[in-house]
Amino acid sequence: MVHPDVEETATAIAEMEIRGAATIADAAAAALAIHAREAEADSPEAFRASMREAARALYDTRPTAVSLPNALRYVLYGMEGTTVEALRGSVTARADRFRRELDQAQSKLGRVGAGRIRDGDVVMTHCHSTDAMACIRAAIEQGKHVEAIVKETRPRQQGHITARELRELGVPVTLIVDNAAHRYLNDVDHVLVGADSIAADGSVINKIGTSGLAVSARDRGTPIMVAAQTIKLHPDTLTGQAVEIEMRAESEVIDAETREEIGDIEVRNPAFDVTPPRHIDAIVTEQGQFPPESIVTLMRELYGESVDQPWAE
Ligand code: RUB
Repeated sequence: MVHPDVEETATAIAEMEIRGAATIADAAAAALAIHAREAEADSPEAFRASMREAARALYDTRPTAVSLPNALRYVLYGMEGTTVEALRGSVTARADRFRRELDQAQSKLGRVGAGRIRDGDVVMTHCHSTDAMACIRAAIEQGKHVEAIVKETRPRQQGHITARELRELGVPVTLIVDNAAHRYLNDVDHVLVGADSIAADGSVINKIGTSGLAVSARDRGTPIMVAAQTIKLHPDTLTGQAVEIEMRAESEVIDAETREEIGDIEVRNPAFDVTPPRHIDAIVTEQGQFPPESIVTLMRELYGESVDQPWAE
């Protein structure tokens, strides 16, 4: 049986109350720790099976952000011991370590990204990324003046979260609809986005609209920086596997009544898209910045060639 807190976290991730790749990973590790602490198991094998079940419930929520399976893997790989109590302790310690490292990686990445931002720069954002925010926060901590043009980001308007957080940092914010991005690219020094997954060829999978923004930015000559901790590297892509793009409900795009009124139409709502490496200037990680084409070396070093699913039955 899965602990109710795990169920609750899984539902919150699926319904996007908990959202954004890093936040999802953090919440999943926290849920596994609670499950480990409370799970009833009369043998080490039963405990291991119960942990796998909890991880599966979390894994099944959203398919695109690789930070989720990477987090589950990290925690389950640390499960060690010959008694239930030892196993419990190893999982909770590992989950705590994961969460600590995630936090530290984001701060480090922020300082690397801030190095690219000069005093007085204007940054255009898309969606809401805690990794991208870390770069702006660090730039401000370094005493730089930064301004932002924030894309609304249809259909769920995560741009509003970005705008609010930037205002809390004292950053002057101009909010625009997504369609106005091309018009405003002349006024910005960087496009700064996060990532849900990064493929072995350096392609960046991020909120739908990122690839169009990247094409526009290339056209205008505006550099594009992707802020992504190494937990966003998708090891399965080393063996040629594609990243699954989540399709979400039509109701996020159009209400039922309007849809009915328009007539017989199809509605498609992909949550993410793929930006090819040729449209990206730099991927900023906690290990430094990389041209997208070289990210594969780091991926191999950190994840190796074979990736299993320790939550599988
Ligand atoms: C969020 C999104 C973010 C990345 C990176 O999509 O695309 O840019 O997840 O975020 P959604 P972070 O709102 O559908 O989850 O840097 O916080 O990991």
